[in-house]
Amino acid sequence: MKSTSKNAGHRLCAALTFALAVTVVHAGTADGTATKIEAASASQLAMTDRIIVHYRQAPGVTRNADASMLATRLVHDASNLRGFTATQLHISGLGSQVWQMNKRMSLVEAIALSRDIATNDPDIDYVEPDRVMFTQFTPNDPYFSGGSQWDLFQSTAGINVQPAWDHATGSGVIVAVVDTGFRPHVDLAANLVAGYDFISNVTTANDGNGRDSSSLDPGDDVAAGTCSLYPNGKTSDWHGTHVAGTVGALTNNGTGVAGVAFGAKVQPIRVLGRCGGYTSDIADGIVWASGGGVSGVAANPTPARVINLSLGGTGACGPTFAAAVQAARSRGAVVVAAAGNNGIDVSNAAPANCPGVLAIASVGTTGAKASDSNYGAHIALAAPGVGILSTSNTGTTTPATDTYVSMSGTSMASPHAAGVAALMLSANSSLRVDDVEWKLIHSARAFPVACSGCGAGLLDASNAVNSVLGYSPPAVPLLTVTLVSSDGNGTASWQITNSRSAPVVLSDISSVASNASLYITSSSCVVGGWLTAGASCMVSTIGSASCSGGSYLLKATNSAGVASGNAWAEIPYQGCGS
Ligand SMILES: [Ca+2]
Ligand SMILES: [Ca+2]
Ligand SMILES: [Ca+2]
Repeated sequence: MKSTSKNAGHRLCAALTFALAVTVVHAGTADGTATKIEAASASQLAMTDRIIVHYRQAPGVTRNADASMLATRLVHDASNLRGFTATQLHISGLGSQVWQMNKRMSLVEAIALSRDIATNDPDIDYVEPDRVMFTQFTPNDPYFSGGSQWDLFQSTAGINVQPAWDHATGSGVIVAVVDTGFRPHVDLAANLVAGYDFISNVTTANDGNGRDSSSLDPGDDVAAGTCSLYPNGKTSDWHGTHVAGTVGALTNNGTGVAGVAFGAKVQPIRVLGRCGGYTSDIADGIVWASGGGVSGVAANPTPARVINLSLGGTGACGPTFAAAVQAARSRGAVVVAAAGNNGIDVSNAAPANCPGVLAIASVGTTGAKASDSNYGAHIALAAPGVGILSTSNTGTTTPATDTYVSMSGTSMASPHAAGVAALMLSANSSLRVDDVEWKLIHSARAFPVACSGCGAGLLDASNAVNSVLGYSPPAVPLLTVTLVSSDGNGTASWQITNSRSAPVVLSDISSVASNASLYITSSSCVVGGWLTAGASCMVSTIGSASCSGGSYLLKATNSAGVASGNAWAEIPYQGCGS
């Protein structure tokens, strides 16, 4: 099977920058500011007019309902003192209250307000600014006319997808594209299933209303002077349609482009509009995509096994993103994210840096890292993200006619990995999240040229699918992690158990992100040491007062030194230290 391509040349303007800093405030921190604020230029852009308030959840008790009166008073009082008027918008899919202010705040103000609220009620788990996220692409030269889809077929750095299609096309798998929505492009529409529009702000949404069941993309053009990220304005870029086409454009239909997993269905979930999108809306999109409930929204009839996030901003992984990703993974969804285009360590780019997210770096045709791609220890692997041709629209404001355009960025790299994950799941439906992640990473091809901080290697669809054909995931994980005690304030102890009937070697304990604020205070688990069948060791952890999250991954191998599926276990964050 081969693709036809060509016919690009649409123009896109304005490079993106990313803006937002680390911002979470938990209750009980005497000095809740323990957050990192980035350089002034970034902080100036880091504006929001929303905060997220999350109460501790007792089993069977909806704290937000119980506490709503107190919370309402706290938020109003704290907001008024700072000159804001607050309105509660909705309860998120994670059970958090989302509050709207009557005007925008700097991130510094938003952190201070969050601290005021959090420190006045010990039942509050955390309060964080509702940061705004953006698409992760770098528009091309306006006169660039995309040629072939090198990303799929080119031998040096392409993803080697044709041999994989002999075994799997993604059939039976839903891939959620959490992005700007979709256009019913002729080379894509038949591969779409219904999504949802989670943009709660009418101006951002640009479709005349807040949340609604149509995730059609009406355009996200911005007039000059209306969005700090695009001071000169921007035209609509149909980003979600482009990303969706990379995953699942109609293929072998004699038209346009080929998609990586053209037998899969793409579920377009709209979270980004004019001037980006709020973390709380994106988190609800992630939760809903995986089959979780969101108040006021009908259940997802076709939950996704793979979720693509070609979006982000700078800063640590906040508790809202972390909880959404964890919720999605617990329902069986693999979460793939663009590493970001800031040219920085991915540990400072959310949600790519969240525990349990596969962060994808971008490479060009030589296999070298794209100059603006984020990098670092948390990158899972790299995929093509330079000059990627896919489905789009000619409209510069409102939609016009179908076209194909070439775009660049980690936004374009991520859906290649999401598509390959779908191929793997369609080749072997018994795979669990950990199995897909492990096999995807360990089937990566060696880099043809140096690529520092680009993860395990180049995405290779054929290797990935071959690695799961006939593979039987182990019946139980190599390691299980059990919470033994937690003071709810950052200090916890964990039992790490070899739950298999054969011995394993604990091969690694490492922090997921280099700036994570979770620390091991004591451990009886010895890296390189054996855990016999059923044996356990103990790890004690403490979260720092900065509350910026983090986790540790424990890895194990079997007696032959081979890591098989589910070889990873995770020690998650348990709140702030004091
Ligand atoms: Ca709407
Ligand atoms: Ca809509
Ligand atoms: Ca096609």
